[in-house]
Amino acid sequence: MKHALITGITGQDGSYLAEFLLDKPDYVVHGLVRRASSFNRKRIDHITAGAQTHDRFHLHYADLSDASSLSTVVQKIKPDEIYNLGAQSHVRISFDQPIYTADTVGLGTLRLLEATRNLSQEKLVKFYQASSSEMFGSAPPPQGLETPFHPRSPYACAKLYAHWQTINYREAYNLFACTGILFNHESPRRGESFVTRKITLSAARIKEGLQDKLYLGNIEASRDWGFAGDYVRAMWMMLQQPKPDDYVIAMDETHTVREFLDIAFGMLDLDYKKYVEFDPKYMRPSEVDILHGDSSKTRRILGWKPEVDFKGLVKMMVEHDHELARREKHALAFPND
Ligand code: NAP
Ligand code: G4F
Repeated sequence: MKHALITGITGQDGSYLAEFLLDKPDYVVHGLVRRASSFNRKRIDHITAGAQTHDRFHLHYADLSDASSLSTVVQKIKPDEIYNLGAQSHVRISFDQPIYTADTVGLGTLRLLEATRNLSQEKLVKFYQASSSEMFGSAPPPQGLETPFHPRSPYACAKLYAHWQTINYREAYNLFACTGILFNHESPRRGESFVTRKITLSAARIKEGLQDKLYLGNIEASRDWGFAGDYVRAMWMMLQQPKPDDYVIAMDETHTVREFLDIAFGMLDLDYKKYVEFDPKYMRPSEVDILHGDSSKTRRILGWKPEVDFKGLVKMMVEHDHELARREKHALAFPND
């Protein structure tokens, strides 16, 4: 059996990656969880409860800010593959909490790399780092492996630090370490405060009469949005290559937030212009105007290609959130059901 350790298992990508690996009969999946005052494991509850995967799914308490906890877990599990997905991943919040973000995203990766380097003296261990297209920042599109980075947020700077540390561990210590520079990827499990999910949840609640308005910041920003399920497959494919390398994963097309709004509201026969209002609190001190990937090298080498297109992604999210809104409305009408 192969043992995989995932940091960020309670997040969007961690939950999809755990499912993807557990679908393979030869994987045992270990996830890092941090203590919270209430349970925040709704994305992985179905895995924990699944009888078939019960013996192949294990959670361990640790934190990217705590080197000793990381080292203890890595030494206990001795994983074959480590996927470092844990992060304070919200760009705007990184302006409010720059030092915490740098600690978790930047130094957290370094702490995990150190634990991995120690283990690599005993056995082959493969490391995946969740790098981000946010590192390209204001670099002109399309952005690919040759594009110089120009980060525009504390989050992006921290990710860039982690990115270069990962490459340096590969060069300095011969670690099998890959970076995946992933463009935005979404799903019905996307955090509610990221713009796509905020839009699909709000559109559905407006449709059901549960909400009147949707307040947003810069809707002219443009992103290269794909489906998270497709992107976690690419992470695994990177670690199955004969040599470690850096990869870009993207749809290679870009859409504005305004376009996303138009399509999502349109799917519910609503005109977004009647409901959307501007709130300056969602603006960022420095914005990334346009992200548009060039994943041609990755597609050639890995043979990766996405299965869900942009419209399919919006539809999947709208349908999911419409069902949630219908249930919310039903629960309000029939509280004793
Ligand atoms: P997410 O939904 O925000 O999940 C983040 C995960 O990190 C959660 O499981 C969270 O745990 C965990 N975490 C936060 N701080 C931690 C700490 N100090 N120690 C240990 N774990 C911690 O993020 P995602 O969208 O799945 O993204 C996965 C990774 O890819 C992140 O590193 C993100 O920065 C990166 N990335 C994402 C995208 C994208 O478009 N989604 C694109 C490029 C790169 P709790 O549940 O306990 O908070
Ligand atoms: O959905 P967002 O918050 O995603 P952002 O900033 O692109 O970051 C995401 O993708 C990165 C990859 O490039 C990841 F590394 C990162 O972890 C995260 O997953 O915002 C998208 C765009 C921005 O331009 C933002 O200014 O939408 C704009 N926006 C407009 N109104 C808003 C809002 N964003 C949010 N979150 N909330 C708004 O009300």
